Amino acid sequence: MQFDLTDEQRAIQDMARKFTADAITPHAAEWDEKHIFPRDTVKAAAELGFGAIYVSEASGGIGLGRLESALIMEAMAYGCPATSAFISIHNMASWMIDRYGSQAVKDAYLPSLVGCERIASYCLTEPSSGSDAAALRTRAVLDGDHYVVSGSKAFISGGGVNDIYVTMVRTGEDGPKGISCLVIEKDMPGVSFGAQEKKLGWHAQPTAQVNFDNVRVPVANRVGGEGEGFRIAMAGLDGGRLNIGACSLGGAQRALDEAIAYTRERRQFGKAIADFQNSQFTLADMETELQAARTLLYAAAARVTENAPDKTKFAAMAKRLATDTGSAVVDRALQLHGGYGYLQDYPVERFWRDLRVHRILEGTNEVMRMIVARELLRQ
Ligand code: FAD
Ligand code: 2MC
Repeated sequence: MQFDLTDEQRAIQDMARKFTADAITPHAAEWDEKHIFPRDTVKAAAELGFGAIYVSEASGGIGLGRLESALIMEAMAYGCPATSAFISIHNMASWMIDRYGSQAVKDAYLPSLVGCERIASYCLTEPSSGSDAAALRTRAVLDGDHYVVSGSKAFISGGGVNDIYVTMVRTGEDGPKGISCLVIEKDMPGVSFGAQEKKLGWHAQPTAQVNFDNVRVPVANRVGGEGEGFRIAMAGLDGGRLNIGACSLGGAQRALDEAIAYTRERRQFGKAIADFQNSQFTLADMETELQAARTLLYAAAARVTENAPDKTKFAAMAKRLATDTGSAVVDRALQLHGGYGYLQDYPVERFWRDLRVHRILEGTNEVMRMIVARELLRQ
C-alpha cells in the first residue's frame, strides 16, 4: 500500500500542472463564457500522451496506471474541469477498445485515438435509461456481417463533434447479458445528432443526443463478445469514476487556493477577512476534507490498477466522496468571496457550476451508494 507519490508520479504531476498553467488556465474562462470546445488544446494534451494514459504501450498509449491518470486529470481540472473530464471520457472509451477489442478493431481505431486525431465518446445513457443502464433499448440486429443499429443515446459528451462513438447496444435478451459494445463512426450513414444541450456548466465541451437510424456497423467493430458489452461498459466506468472524482479534487483545490488568496486580500471591519476565525475554520475544513477525499481516491486508483477484487466498491466510494466534497469545498469558496463569488469576474462561480454535474454523471452519487451497499450486504 502506497502512502505517498513516487518520484515518477511527481514528475507526471509536474508535467500535467505545467501543461495546465500554459495551455488551459489562461483560456478556460473564455471557453466557458463563449462555449468554445478547445479541440487544439485536447490535441496538445495528446502530444504528452494524455489521450491514451492507460492504453497499453503496445497499442501506442503511455501504459500508465490509474493513479497516474487521476493525477493528470486532477492537474488539468485545476484549470478547467470540463476539458479535463472530456479528455477522461476519451481515455475511458479508448481503453475499452484496447482492453477488450480484437487486434483488427484496435488497428482500425487506436492509432488515431491515441493522438486525438479522432476523439471518442462513450454512449451508454438513453432517454429512458440512465441509472438503470442495463435497461437500454438501442437495438443491433445481425444482418450478414453487419449489425443494423437503431435507437438513441442521451447526454453524450462530445456528441456531434467527436468522430468515434463507443456504444452499448442490445443484441440479445433483456437485462445486462443481452448487451454488446460497438464502435460506431460519426460518418456512418444513419448517424445523426440532436441539438447541443444548454447546460448549467461544462460549457467547454459539447453534449448532445446521438441517434442511430438503421446504421450498418460491421460485426468486426464489436468490442468483446456478444453479451459482454455491459461488463465492458462497467469496467470502463471503474476508471472513469476515478477520473471524474479527480476532476472534482482539482477543481476544488483551485477554489480553495482562490479563497485563500481572496480572504487575505479582502478587508472588512478594518482587517483582512482571513483574520476572522470563521474564515480560518472554513479554510481548515476545506483543506481537511479535500485531503481526506484525495487519499481515498488515490487508494481506490491503486486498487483499480491492481485489479483488486474490491476495486469497483472503492472506485464508487471515491467518486462519491470526491465529488460531494468537491462541491462542498467550491461552495464554501464562493461564500468566502461574498457577492464577488457570484460574479463571472472571479473563477469560483465557473468551478461551482462545473463541479456540480460530477455528482450526477458517470453514475449518480446515489448509484455509487447503491454499489457500495450491495457489496457490504453481499458479504
Ligand atoms: P435518473 O436515472 O432518471 O435518476 C434521477 C434521480 O433518481 C437521480 O437522483 C438518481 O440518483 C435517482 N435514482 C435513480 N435510481 C435510483 C435508485 N435505484 N435508488 C436511489 N435513487 C435512484 N451518459 C453517457 O452514456 N455518456 C456520456 O458521455 C454522458 N455525458 C453526460 C454529460 C452530462 C453533462 C450529463 C448531465 C450527463 C451525461 N451522461 C452521459 C448521462 C449521465 O450518466 C446520466 O445523467 C446519469 O447516469 C443519471 O441518469 P438520468 O439522468 O437518466 O437520471
Ligand atoms: N466491472 C465488471 N463487471 C461489472 C461491473 C464492473 N464494475 N459492475 C457490474 N458488472 C457485471 C456484474 O458482475 C454482472 O455480471 P454477472 O451477472 O455475470 O455477474 C453484470 O455486470 C450486471 O451487473 P448488476 O447485476 O450489478 O447490474 P444492475 O442492472 O443491477 O446495475 C448498476 C448495476 C446500477 C451499478 C449500473 O446500471 C450502473 O452503474 N448504473 C449507472 C449508470 C452509469 O454510471 N452511467 C454513466 C454513463 S457515462 C457518463 O455519464 C459519462 C459522462 C461518460
